[in-house]
Amino acid sequence: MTSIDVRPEPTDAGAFPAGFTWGAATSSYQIEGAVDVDGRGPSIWDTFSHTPGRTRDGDTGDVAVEHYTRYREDVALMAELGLAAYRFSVAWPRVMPQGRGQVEQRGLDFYRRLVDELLDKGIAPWLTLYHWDLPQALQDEGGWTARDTAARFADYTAVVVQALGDRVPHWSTLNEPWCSSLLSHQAGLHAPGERDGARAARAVHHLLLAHGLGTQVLREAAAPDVGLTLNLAPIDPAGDSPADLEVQRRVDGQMNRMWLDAVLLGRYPDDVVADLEAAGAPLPVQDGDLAVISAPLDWLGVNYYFRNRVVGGSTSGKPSPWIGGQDYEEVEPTGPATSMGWGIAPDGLRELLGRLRDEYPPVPLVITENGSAWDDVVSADGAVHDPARVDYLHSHLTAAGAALAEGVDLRGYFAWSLLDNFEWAQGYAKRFGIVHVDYATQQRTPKDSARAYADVIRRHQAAHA
Ligand code: IFM
Repeated sequence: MTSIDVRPEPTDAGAFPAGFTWGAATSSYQIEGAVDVDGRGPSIWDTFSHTPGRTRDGDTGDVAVEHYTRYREDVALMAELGLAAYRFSVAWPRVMPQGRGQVEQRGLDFYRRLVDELLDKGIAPWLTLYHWDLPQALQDEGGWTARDTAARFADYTAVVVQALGDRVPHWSTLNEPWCSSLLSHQAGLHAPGERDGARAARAVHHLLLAHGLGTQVLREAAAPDVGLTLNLAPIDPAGDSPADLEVQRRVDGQMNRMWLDAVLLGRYPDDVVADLEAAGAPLPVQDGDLAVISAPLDWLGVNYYFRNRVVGGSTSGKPSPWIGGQDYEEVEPTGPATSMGWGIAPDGLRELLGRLRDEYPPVPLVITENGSAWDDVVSADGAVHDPARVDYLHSHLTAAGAALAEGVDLRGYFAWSLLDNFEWAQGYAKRFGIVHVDYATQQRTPKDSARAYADVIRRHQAAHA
């Protein structure tokens, strides 16, 4: 583990405006467990994690952190930390076990109980409809490579908003469609584990279409606050040769512009369209799709972790998440990194937010995820001392505060994650929580970073009292 050299000063909580939303985030498959309870159907992550060799140590979300039964305890923890908002996702296969048709009331009831518990404690629910646990039955019909899945997502959205629309103010269609398309269908590192650029491009467009159709349904149901969450990053070329700059253009196209341009400008970038066609992976756009995809949003969620440095002449043989990207790859960070091997670059957050302000039409921004994984341990004193995560939190909040001062319309920040949890292909080996979970006993212990975050929130409240 590398720790960072400079300990930033505690964040200037007064730099954030009154009404700024302070929250923490999780997702269904990563925390709920109870995968065969109350009529839940299988998801692609159940299938993937149970396939030998797909996840580290063969870990699965079968038990996870038992949030399905411990949600009251978890909401009490949120209240203790002073969180004003909680971002969570609904498991589609809990609500519609086959992905279409039959609705499972017991699944909906769980989310209603969770939401009521949050509201009772004065914590605003931010509901994400899709954080990667696609019903396996839909995967069997082509999953995101099939256009029909976008229509099924709209039906599922209607079921959830009808059940919870009276009590959930903040709605998000998708979390990080980059992961559910390129990482899942091109690199094969996430479910369903395919390595096929043409199918990945289909997944890109059908996910965006699902977002657009889901947004229509939410608007018809008068959901008050509707957004979408993207994972975005500055892309740095390894050098300044024309070849390096070309790689930067291509990666920036598939990481950032392909999503942002479609959603905020109503078109795919010409150069990305050409790159994908040259790779034999065209985007399957039909007339009218981009108008649906680019319907106005109330907010855009930004998940930020690190900046990517890319180099031409791929040598490592690692699976590439970039369509047509066999000849270039990301390089390891040269500076301090988290236990994921991700470089620590708070300046990247400031730069990214500034780019969104400068290059796209105005839209309120929310940092819907930001956080770091470290090899945390419970100390003899019973506490979890995680100074590197505290530093990461403070330095990124400082960067967010600087972006605000530079005129970025930033409305909120959600720490990833509330709890240690199932980190996808990395299983339980990587801990992102501000609350530690002992996986043998399920005991929750707020880490020092949770206390530091609670302190930021308290100081913010005091500054605006
Ligand atoms: O755990 C994930 C989360 O599900 C989506 N965003 C990134 C996190 C850390 O990898």
